[in-house]
Amino acid sequence: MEARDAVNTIKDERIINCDTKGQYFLGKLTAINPYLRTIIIGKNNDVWCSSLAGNSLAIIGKITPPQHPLDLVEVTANDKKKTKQPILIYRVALDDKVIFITISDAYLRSILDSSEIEMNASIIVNDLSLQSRGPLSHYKEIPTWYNKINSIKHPFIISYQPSKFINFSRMFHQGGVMILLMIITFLGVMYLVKYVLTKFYSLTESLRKAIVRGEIVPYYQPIINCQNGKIYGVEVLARWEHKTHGPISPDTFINLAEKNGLIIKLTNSLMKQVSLDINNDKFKKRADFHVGINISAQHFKSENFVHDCKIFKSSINDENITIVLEITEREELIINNILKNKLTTLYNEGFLLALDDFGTGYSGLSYLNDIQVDYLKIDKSFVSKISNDSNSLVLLNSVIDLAQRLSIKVIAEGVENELQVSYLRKRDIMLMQGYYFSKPVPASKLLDMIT
Ligand code: G
Ligand code: G
Ligand code: MN
Repeated sequence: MEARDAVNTIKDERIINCDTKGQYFLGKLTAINPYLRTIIIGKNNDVWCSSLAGNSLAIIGKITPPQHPLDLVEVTANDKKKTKQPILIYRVALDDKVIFITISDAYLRSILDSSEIEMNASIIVNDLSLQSRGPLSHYKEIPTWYNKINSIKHPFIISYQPSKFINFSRMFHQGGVMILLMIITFLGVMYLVKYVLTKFYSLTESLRKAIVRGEIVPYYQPIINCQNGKIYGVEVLARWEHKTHGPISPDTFINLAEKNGLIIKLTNSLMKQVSLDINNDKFKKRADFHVGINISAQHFKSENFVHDCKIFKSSINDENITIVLEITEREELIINNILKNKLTTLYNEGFLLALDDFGTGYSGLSYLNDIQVDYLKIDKSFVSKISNDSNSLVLLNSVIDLAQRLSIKVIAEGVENELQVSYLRKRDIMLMQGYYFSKPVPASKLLDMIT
């Protein structure tokens, strides 16, 4: 502003000659304006008049035409120490002349230091910036997240570090938005984890209670002997009719029970209920009835497994009932001597063993190698491939071949239509289970089916 005023004064005064009077006039202007260092009027790239005695240039090296109205430059003061001195040059064209006014850096720095402007303020002109301390630096060295104010009238920018408190623009530039997103995501995940855990625990808790209260009940899916069309036996399938959640699929709660160590309790509870259901006269009248029960790997591994099975068998106490333990491949069962000894004991007690979901797991074949298996249950995914397209039957046929070569009885699971029945029969598979014959049914319904 002082420089502009000075220019206006010079314009008003219309210095025609750079005589002593003219020089005095310029010298007086700088003398009364503490912020103005020198005033130089240039003409044809040369000094025409200067506020310094003898029209000298002092610290401005060369008079150049005004490409920029403002310039920050660093000049070496003409002393022995050669200290560098930043100054601001203000240029204004006046007719055939150019007025140069140099403004003291002390003045600029005092503004930058003032408390009205926030931290680390600097003034940027063209590519250079002047801070409240130190030499000129390059504009690019100023952090990008600093706030910047452009002067409307003049080509300079004031930049400053925004307040230390939350500032989105700075956060954005400092990767803060990422941090914010991470916090939001974290909170979201925490909420979800809490939600899932609460739900999981409440479900686990209600499963635990349901087992104790006997609310997990056995359903029975008939296995049909297609040679005579009679019921060969059943597979016990757990069902949970939850009062508030409605029927819960075994896929869900068996998994949950396996994860929470509840599966053994669950199976033992089912065994108890099955024995009560089967101790019915209708079964007593039948010869040979197969009762398949799913056993998880955990249960096989448990110390009490043989004991649990023996209790089950003794509570049925029927010579005609054959209990078949179905091993699923859902959890890996490591076959070692302890397991082999348990199985031998159970064989001696009259139990049989079935490999469930055969062909879907990873260890079925190795089981066949190491333990005696009485039944192979071909998984429904193979049976469902039986259609008019015989190309999809390679795997099914291989599994059947394998079973027959090993002289293991085969039960086909998930039989849903006549085509499948006739195909399986052609392949000498006589034991079938599936919706084509019956869905899993409660005990009362099973009793009705058994004549
Ligand atoms: O009954 P499905 O109808 O929906 O059974 C789903 C899955 O749950 C099957 O893989 C079945 O083997 C398993 N399953 C059902 N009941 C029991 C059970 O009492 N114990 C174990 N370990 N698995 C079961
Ligand atoms: O223990 P396993 O995984 O084999 O359990 C048999 C599963 O197959 C149970 O979930 C039972 O309800 C289901 N199931 C029984 N018969 C059929 C059938 O014909 N079709 C289909 N899709 N599923 C069946
Ligand atoms: Mn099964």
